[in-house]
Amino acid sequence: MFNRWVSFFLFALFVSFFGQVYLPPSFTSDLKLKLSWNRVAKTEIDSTDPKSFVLNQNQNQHLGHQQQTLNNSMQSPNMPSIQSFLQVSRKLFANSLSSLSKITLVSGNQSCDLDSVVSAISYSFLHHLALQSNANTTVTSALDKTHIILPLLNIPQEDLHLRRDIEYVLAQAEIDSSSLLFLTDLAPLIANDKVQVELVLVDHNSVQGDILLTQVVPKPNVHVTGIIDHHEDEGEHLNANPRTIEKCGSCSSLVLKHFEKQVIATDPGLKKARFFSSAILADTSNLTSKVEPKDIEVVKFLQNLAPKFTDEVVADYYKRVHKEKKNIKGFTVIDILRKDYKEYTFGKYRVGISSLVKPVEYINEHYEHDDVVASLKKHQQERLLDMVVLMCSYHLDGVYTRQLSFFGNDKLGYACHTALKDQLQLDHFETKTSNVFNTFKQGNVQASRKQVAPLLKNFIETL
Ligand SMILES: [Mn+2]
Repeated sequence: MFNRWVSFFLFALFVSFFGQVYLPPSFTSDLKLKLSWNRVAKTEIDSTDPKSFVLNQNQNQHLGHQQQTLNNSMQSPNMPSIQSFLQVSRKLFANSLSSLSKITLVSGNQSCDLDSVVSAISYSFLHHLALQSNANTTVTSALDKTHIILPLLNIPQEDLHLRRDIEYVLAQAEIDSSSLLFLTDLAPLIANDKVQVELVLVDHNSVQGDILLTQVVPKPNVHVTGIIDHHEDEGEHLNANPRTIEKCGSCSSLVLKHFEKQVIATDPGLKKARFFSSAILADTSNLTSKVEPKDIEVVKFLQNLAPKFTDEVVADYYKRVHKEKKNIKGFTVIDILRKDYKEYTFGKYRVGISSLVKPVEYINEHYEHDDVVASLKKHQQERLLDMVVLMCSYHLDGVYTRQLSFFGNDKLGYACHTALKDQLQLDHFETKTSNVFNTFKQGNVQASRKQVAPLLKNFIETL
C-alpha cells in the first residue's frame, strides 16, 4: 500500500516536472504566445462584451490548440496589441492553413511604401476588432472561428530593408516584421484550393504584381471583397464592400476614418497614435502639402484620443520618419530602383516606375557610370521591362523639385516625352548620364507617380 502511494507520488512529481520540459515545441510556443498576448493585453483598454465569452467558449471546444489561443485572446476582456494580433494570425497561417475556412488578406500596393503598410496593418487589426464586436452582439457569430485576417506586403520579404522609414515605424510600434505576410510567403496559399480567400486592396484599386495577378486572383476560391484607396478609380471590383476611393493625402486616413469606432475602442496611447498617423504625416509633409481635410481631421482625432501626442511630438516624429525615408546610404543602384517601385503592363509594353527622393545627380555622384548602366540593364532584363522610368523628387534650396527620366527604349521614351511634355512641363537637360537616361526637369511638380502612371497608360495603350 505504502509503496503504491510512493510510486504514485514519484510519478506525479515526474509528470509535473518533466511535463514542463517535454511539451511538444508547438505547444510550448503557443503557451508563450498566449502568455505574452495576455501580458500585453493587460495594459490595453477593453472594448469587448464579456457576455459573449461563454457562448464562444462552447463553440471553441472542437478547435485545435492554436485556434483556441486566437479565440481566447479575441474574447479576452482585454484588447490585444497590434503585434499580438498579428503574431497569432501569422502563426495560424504558418501552422494551420488547412484547418482554416477563410483568410482575409489585406494587401497594400506593390510600391509597398509606408502608406500601404500602415493601411494594410491598420485595416487588418481594426477589421478584426469590428468583426469581434459584431460577434459579441449577435448569436450567429459574424466572426468565423477559423477565419484569420492578415496584412500582405506586396514585395518579397528581402526587399523590406530598403524601406528604412517602414522599419523605423514598425520598430517604434513594436511590430515585428516576421508577423507580417510577404509575397514570398504565399506558396502554401497558392497550393490550397479549399480556404476562402477574401482579398482587400488598400492604397490601390486593381490588383498589382505578377504573383497576385497570375497565381492568386485567378483561383476560384479567391475574391476581391474590399477596397479603400486614394488613387484614380480604375473601375474594377464594383461589388467590393467597402469600396471607398477618394482623394486624400494618405490612404491610411481613409482606413482610419472607415474604422473610426474601432480606433476609439483601441483607446490609442502615444504608441498606437504614432503608428496610425505615421503615413499621413509622411505623405503630407506633416500636414503641409498634398493634404486634404480628412488627413488633418484624422491626425487631430488621434491627438485628441492620445493627449501625449502633442504638436511637438507629432513634428518630431514626422522628422524622424522622413529622415529614414530619405536614408539610402549603402544602397546599390538596383536597391535604389527597387526601393519604391511599381510595375505596369500598358498595352503590349511593360513599364517599371521607380521613385527616388534624391535628384538624378545623386546617382551620378555616388556610383560609377558603368555600374549605373549595368544595373539599369540588369533591372530591365530581370523584370522584362520595355522601359524604366525614374521619378526623382527632392527639395532644392527649399523648393520642391521633380525630374523625370526614361531608360531602355529610346523610341518609346521619346514618344512618351512628346506626348506628356505639355502636361508635365518637361524640359530636357544634360547630366553625366544623359547618354543613358533621357532626363527632364518636370515643371509640374504636383504630378507624382499617382498622376504620371495613368498619363503614361493612356498614351502607351494607343501605340
Ligand atoms: Mn498611398
